[in-house]
Amino acid sequence: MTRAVVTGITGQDGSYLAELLLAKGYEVHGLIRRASTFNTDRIEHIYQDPHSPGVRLFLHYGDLASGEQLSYLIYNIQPDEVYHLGAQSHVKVSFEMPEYTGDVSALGTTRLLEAIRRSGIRTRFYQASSSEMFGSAPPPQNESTPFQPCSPYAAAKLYAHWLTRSYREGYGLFACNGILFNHESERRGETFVTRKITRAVALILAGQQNKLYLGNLEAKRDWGYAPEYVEAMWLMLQQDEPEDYVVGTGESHSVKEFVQLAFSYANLDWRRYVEIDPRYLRPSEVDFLRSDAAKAKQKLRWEPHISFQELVQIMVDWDLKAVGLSPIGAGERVLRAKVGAWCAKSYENGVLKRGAPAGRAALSCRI
Ligand code: NAP
Ligand code: G4F
Repeated sequence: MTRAVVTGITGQDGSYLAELLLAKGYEVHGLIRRASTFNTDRIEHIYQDPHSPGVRLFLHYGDLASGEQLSYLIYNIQPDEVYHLGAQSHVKVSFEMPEYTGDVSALGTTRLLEAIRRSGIRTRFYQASSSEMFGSAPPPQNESTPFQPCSPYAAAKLYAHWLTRSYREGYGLFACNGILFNHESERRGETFVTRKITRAVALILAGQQNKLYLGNLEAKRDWGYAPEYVEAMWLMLQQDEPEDYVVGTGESHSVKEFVQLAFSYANLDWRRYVEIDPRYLRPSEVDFLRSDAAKAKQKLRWEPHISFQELVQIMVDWDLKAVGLSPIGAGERVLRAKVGAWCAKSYENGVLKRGAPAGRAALSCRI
């Protein structure tokens, strides 16, 4: 049985990746942080009681800010593949906590790579690099585009990116950087702009929110659907040679376009609800991201199938259900028709039926 370690398993991508790997028959070991409240919402539907026979999902406490547990895990689990997704992943927060972001997202990668190197285990390693590293470089961006990072987050990710290359070149580690453009889903953290918008649409319709306060509406992003992106991560580690890949849709839309589409899908006029709050502006902004993912298409045979409009519909439908309203329906139909069997099954069995945790809907977005 192939054995994988996933850092960041409780995050958006980690939860989808764990599902994918379990569906492929892997034994999956996830790193989770100790918290005084449950932080495993996104993986609850795949959680297995460790006392049951045939368990293939194991969770281990640990933190990227400390190397000792990482070494212990790598040495004892002896994984075939390591997917390093754990990070302080919020760009705006990184301006407020630059030192912490560097510690977790940059040095955390050093700690993990060193744990692997010192263990002597021949594992394959995936690093969650980011299109944010391109910063102010003009679009379209591909593997040859020079990086021009504009935030502490991007600088930390770039450090981890180069370190991954350095372990590949210096120590012969099978290590890949996936330079992923923005990917969203109904499991997206509530403080990222897409989810903030789709939750607001639902809460407005439910009569629980009057206004949506946003920052820069002009920034453009290449937005795809997250479950499709974790397949690209897996594909990178199945190749004969370790390489770096850009992954994205090749399309770009502004935050304003996302707002317009989400509100009009719910038959709302966004101008009545959206206001600009400078608190959500960043000291420096990445204006325009659009991928050239030709290499991933050619070598990994990877390409996305969910369009921008479908992504918005999926997320709005989900958030409507989360506040107890009926979904409009187009998003749910897309999910059933297009999303792979492993993911569709988890929707049928778990998340879609159960709905999002009720308490969450009422939380206000601070960031
Ligand atoms: P996410 O939802 O924010 O998940 C981040 C994960 O990292 C969570 O499981 C979180 O644990 C964990 N984590 C944070 N700090 C940690 C620490 N000190 N020790 C151990 N674990 C820690 O992020 P995502 O959207 O799934 O993204 C996955 C990765 O891809 C991240 O590295 C992100 O930077 C990168 N990336 C994301 C995108 C995107 O558009 N989503 C694009 C490019 C790259 P808790 O649940 O306990 O907070
Ligand atoms: O949703 P965002 O916070 O995502 P951002 O900054 O693009 O970062 C995400 O994608 C990266 C890949 O490029 C990942 F590496 C990273 O981990 C993360 O997943 O912001 C998107 C855009 C920005 O231009 C921001 O200024 O939306 C703009 N925006 C406007 N109003 C807002 C808001 N962003 C947030 N979070 N909240 C607002 O109110």
